[in-house]
Order: sequence, then structure tokens, then C-alpha cells
Amino acid sequence: APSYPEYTREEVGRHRSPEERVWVTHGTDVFDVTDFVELHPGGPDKILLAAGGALEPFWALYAVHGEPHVLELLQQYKVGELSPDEAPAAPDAQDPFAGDPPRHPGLRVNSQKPFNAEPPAELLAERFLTPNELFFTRNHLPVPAVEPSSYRLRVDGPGGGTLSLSLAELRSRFPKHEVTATLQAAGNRRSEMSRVRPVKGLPWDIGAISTARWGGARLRDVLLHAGFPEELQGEWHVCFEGLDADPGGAPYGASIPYGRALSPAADVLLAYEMNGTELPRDHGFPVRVVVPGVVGARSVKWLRRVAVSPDESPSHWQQNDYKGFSPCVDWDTVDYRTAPAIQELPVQSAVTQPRPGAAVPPGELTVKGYAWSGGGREVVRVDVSLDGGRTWKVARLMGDKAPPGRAWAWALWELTVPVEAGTELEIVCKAVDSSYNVQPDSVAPIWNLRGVLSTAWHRVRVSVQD
Ligand SMILES: Nc1nc2c(c(=O)[nH]1)N[C@H]1C(S)=C(S)[C@@H](COP(=O)(O)O)O[C@H]1N2
Ligand SMILES: [Mo]
Repeated sequence: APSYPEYTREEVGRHRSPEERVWVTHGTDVFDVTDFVELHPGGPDKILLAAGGALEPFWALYAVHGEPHVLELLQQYKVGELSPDEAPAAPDAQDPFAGDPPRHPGLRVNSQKPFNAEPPAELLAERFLTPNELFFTRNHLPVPAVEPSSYRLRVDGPGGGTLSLSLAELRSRFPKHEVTATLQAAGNRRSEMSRVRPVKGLPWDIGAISTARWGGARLRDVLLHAGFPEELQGEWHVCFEGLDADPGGAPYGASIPYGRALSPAADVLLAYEMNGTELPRDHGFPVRVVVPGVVGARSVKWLRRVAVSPDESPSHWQQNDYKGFSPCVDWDTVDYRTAPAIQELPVQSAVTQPRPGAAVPPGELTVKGYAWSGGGREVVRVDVSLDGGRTWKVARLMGDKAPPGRAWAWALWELTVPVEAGTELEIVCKAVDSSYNVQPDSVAPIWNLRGVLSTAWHRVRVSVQD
């Protein structure tokens, strides 16, 4: 057998583009796949996501790679082996984030501690259900370590008593209900807003949105079991607390109106399953709230307590964050008491393919993307322009028809159009929901200091190769 040179993972990591050569690893083998990039059946953009690192986490997402001929094909590109004395880095005992779970290397990380990351746009709309490993993660604090056998959910009852539910009781006492729902962060597409004027917040691109099939108990069933009525007179809220707490001991918290929590049509879950498996640690293991049609911030993860109150959650994240303001409001004048907490989100859409700055081949171009609206409002149409919004075509919507008013999941869409060599395109998309709500055409008039609710027409400039 030929003997191969040895490389460290760091050395492999320096080969991430066709200019620096494209190296990947599989097992302990190192491959130079530069010449294969253009031949990749899934497209060059997809294989480049793995450049400089291991293939396995990506192959795990796409079953076709499991076939033997794929490994055979790879073998011809072998250039080396990983050095056997590569030791994993020792965890730091002082670091509050040292206990965070491992993550998929394909995620685009916006902040490591706390962990905030989005799936790469190239993979975002490839699947109707986002694989758990790629589902965007929005953490404010370290991920709590929960021992499932000692986990208890506390529900404060109406008469002052409390209900304490183990994970086994939550699973066995209440019927399992399944809902396919998209979660979107309030700050999705914030980076487009910062280009108008700086805003405070994580620089999310278009990927702070993902879709899963959630399984769990209905919040409604648990509250009725605790003794709450179908309806309460006046204003009431259901408040949630997470097991993650800031250094002062304040837990992450949020609330939703009582009516939504009790409505059988609102499908609010205490979820313990995500796409058929137990919740991953980053997404709230062992139990999280899922509030379909509502901003992600209300879907409290690592749920420890549910309470009913005449007031909204006292949490910082309910009171002094996740609210929208006029472009004229700045950090000197903002008064968080004057604006309602964001609940249902406005209609949204984005182009996931091609990516900004791409040079696409002439002939036929397929434009792909997602569209979604809050409050269960179905996306009824997506318009796409290739000339900056002067002329339009209607995209083909893909997805299952939802019951009226309960369209909790996004629609993926695509449009194939002829494109001429040597031209510049400004691709634009905009969605229409079942209430005929539309997206604003530009960002500046909806700019706000926190960079939330960024839903302007999505614009992507590309050139067509000669
Ligand atoms: N306990 C707890 N719940 C939380 C958060 C958090 O930091 N702690 N982040 C919230 C926000 S702002 C969003 S957008 C969603 C993100 O859920 P995901 O990480 O599963 O995508 O979780 C929400 N629930
Ligand atoms: Mo969020």
C-alpha cells in the first residue's frame, strides 16, 4: 500500500476554496477534491460547505452518500492521512459554556458563547423539514444540563396549588399531539437592516428560521388538567420560565395571551420531540414550548415553570426587548412600555438560491426560497422579479395545504427562468399571505434600533456568465 503524508486538522482547515485547494477528511483519510467540486452532483456550493473539514456530518444529512460507489470515487482523490496524535482540546472548567453540546460544523455561527447560529442558505430550503442538526439556534445563556429522570415541570394551579410533572408523566398523562411549525427569530434578516444604519443585535442573515415536526402535550390539556377554565374574563397571560438563568439568577422567560394558550386551534405545545427524536439539547431538552405562528422568543426552551398571571412575563425579554419601534426612535428616546410585545409575526420571504454575488451559468436559472407568515396565515403567492422589481413572475409554491388559519409551516417555492449570458440580475422576492398582507419594498422605512421585523423585499444581485 502507498504511504501517505500526515496532516493535522488545522492544516486540512487551510484548504477551503478552489484557490487554496479544497481538502476534506473522511475517517482518518485526507482528500483533495478541488477537481471534483464542479462535478459534484449536488452542486459546487454544497460540497464547499464541507471544505477544510470532515465530510461525515454533511453526508449524514444526505443519504445518497452512504452508497459504496461514493467512497470508491472519493478514494482517487486521497492525498494524505490525519496525524494519529491529534488530541482533542481539553474543556475549560472556568467557562460557563464548557458544558454546551457539540454542534454541526456547517452552521453559520453568529456568536459562539452564547451559541447563536443559522443553517447555510444553500441548505436552508433543500428540505421542507430542517434537519435538527441544522435548525437555527438562538441561545441567550449557556445550555442547561438536565437529568431527564429528575426533571420536573412545575405548573402553578389556579387555587395556589402546584402541579409537578415528570417527563414520563407529561408523556403518558396527555395525548401526544404533533404539529409541523416554522420558528423564526425576531432578528431574522437583521444584517440587511444594519446596512441602512447600525442596529443592536446579532447579525443574522436569512437563516434565523427553520421548520420541524414537533411532538408533545398540548399546553391547553396541561392547563385544563391543572384546573384552569377554558376562558377567563379580562386580560390574562401564560408565563413560561426556562432552566437557563443569567448570573443574577433571573431565568429566561416569556409569555403569551391566555386565549392562545387555551385555544385548541392554536396548537401550542409543550414539546418533547423534534422531527421524530427527543429534543436536542440546543433546542430545549427535555421540554420546550412551541407557539406556532408567533415569534421564536415566546417558545421557551428547557421549560421549568408555567404560571398564569394578569400581567405579561416580568422577564427582560418580554418587557424590554422583542418590541418594534419607529425609525425615529433611538436609544436616548426609546420607552419599551409604549410598544406591545411582538407575538404574531408579519409575512416574510427570502431567496435562498442563488446567493448574492454568484456567477450563474447562462441558460436556465432556478431561483429558490422560503415564504412564511405569522398567526397561521397561509402564504398564497410569491412574486419574483429578475430586474429589481420592474417585472414579475409567480413562483411555484411547494408544501402541504394546511387547515384554514393554521398554516404554521413555511412554503418553499421555486421558479425556473431563462437567463442571458453576460447580464446582471437583481432577483427580488415578495410574498402575500391569506389576509393579503405584503412585504414592504425597502428596509429604511421599517428600520428600528433593535433590528427586528426585517421583512422588506429580499434582493439578490447575481451575474450571468458569458
Ligand atoms: N429558555 C430559553 N428559551 C428560549 C431562548 C433562550 O435563550 N432560553 N431563546 C428564544 C428565542 S429568542 C428564540 S428565536 C427561540 C429559538 O429556538 P431554537 O434555538 O430552537 O431555534 O428560542 C426561544 N426560547
Ligand atoms: Mo429570537
